[in-house]
Amino acid sequence: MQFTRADFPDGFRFGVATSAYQIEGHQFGGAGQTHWDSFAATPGNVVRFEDGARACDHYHRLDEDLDLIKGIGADVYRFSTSWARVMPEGTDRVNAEGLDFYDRLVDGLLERGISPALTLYHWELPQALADKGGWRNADMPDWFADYTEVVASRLGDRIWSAAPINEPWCVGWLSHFDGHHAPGLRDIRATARAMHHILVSHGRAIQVMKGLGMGNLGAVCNMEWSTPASDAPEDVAAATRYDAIYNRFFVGGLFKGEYPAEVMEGLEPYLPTGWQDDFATIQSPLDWMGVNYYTRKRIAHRPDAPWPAYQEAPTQGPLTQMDWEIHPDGLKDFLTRTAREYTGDLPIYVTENGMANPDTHNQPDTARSNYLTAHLKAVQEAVAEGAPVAGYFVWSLMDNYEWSLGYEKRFGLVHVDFETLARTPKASYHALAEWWRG
Ligand code: IFM
Repeated sequence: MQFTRADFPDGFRFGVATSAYQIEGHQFGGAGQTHWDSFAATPGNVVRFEDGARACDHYHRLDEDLDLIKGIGADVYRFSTSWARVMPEGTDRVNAEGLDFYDRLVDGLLERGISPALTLYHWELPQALADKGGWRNADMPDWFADYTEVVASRLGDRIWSAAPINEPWCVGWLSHFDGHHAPGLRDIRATARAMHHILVSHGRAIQVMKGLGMGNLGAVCNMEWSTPASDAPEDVAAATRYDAIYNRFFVGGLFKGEYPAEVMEGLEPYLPTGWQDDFATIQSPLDWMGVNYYTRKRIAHRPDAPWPAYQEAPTQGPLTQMDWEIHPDGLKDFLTRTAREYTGDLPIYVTENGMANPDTHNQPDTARSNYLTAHLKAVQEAVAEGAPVAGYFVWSLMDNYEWSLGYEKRFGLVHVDFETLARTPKASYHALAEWWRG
């Protein structure tokens, strides 16, 4: 990689990201059951029925993994706390062992000179709350605020930045409309309510953290560029609907206090009563915006279906192991559009970017180095066009549990042998270390 730190703005931060359920080993340390455990145990949901019970056993290999983060020269480590590890039933009872683990994690980062970037929710909802309807339930903002208070009271004095909910589109749409993630629903009413409650919960968590004196608080949305499959007006309209649902709904709520008209066409009848009154909470002021970016989709009209009446058109290479198109321009376009239309001068972080590749422990992952290089160039272009991008974090530190796709899709800068759990830094790790370490 032909970069130096001087090629990016002053104070620009580089980092690596993971999430709790994907690496920790959920069976350890007194964590409670989550909706991912039951989702994965249900045939047809996850490749080979794999789950996060052991994952990378990060729970027992914390120091080794923190040394890897230090070794690559990361300024920031973006991690998540698991709600069910901290509060096994989702409310009331706190698992001291779980909080102690995160306390050691944060201290271990600070001892190594790395800034801790906390995410409070990265998808493993305590089963007890899922049993009550999970994100569909209007009590979620209260439950989430209580959980936030427990975590923030313990860690908040040492956290560099915090965001409540990773990738609201996945928590809402992918999980309640597409049915591809837990709880695996395919229900428009559940989707509308979940998407709204996610944003209200986000706002409540921001208020709790602010109340406890924490600063540098943000939101993290995943964005996927959508290109019409043809110039036909129906395909253009379908791609616009896809963009509205995926990319504009959540930032619309957070920064404009409104939802896009193209989404309201389908979801409005199903939103909870009084949804219009929640924007004051949803719009609790933020200090930064996070964009997770991987790919784009070509979108076509689907004539035989009700709203949203779109379908994915065939991809065009080159593709990653996920069969995702490599399209770095989408990152530049999202960074500039987000600043221009939503966030103005607020710092934007690329909170996730990376690719899955069928890596082995002893072959250079040249494809990943090329992917990262192309996307870092896209970040530079966005900066040159005036987007206030302040950092870039690679997904992921190490190979891990890729949700419904199990352990096969390798996103790591560090190879993990899932038999022995041996960690081996890949060529991309060394390439980043060379310039991040200075
Ligand atoms: O592994 C996921 C992560 O949990 C959230 N963002 C996308 C990654 C790759 O699919």
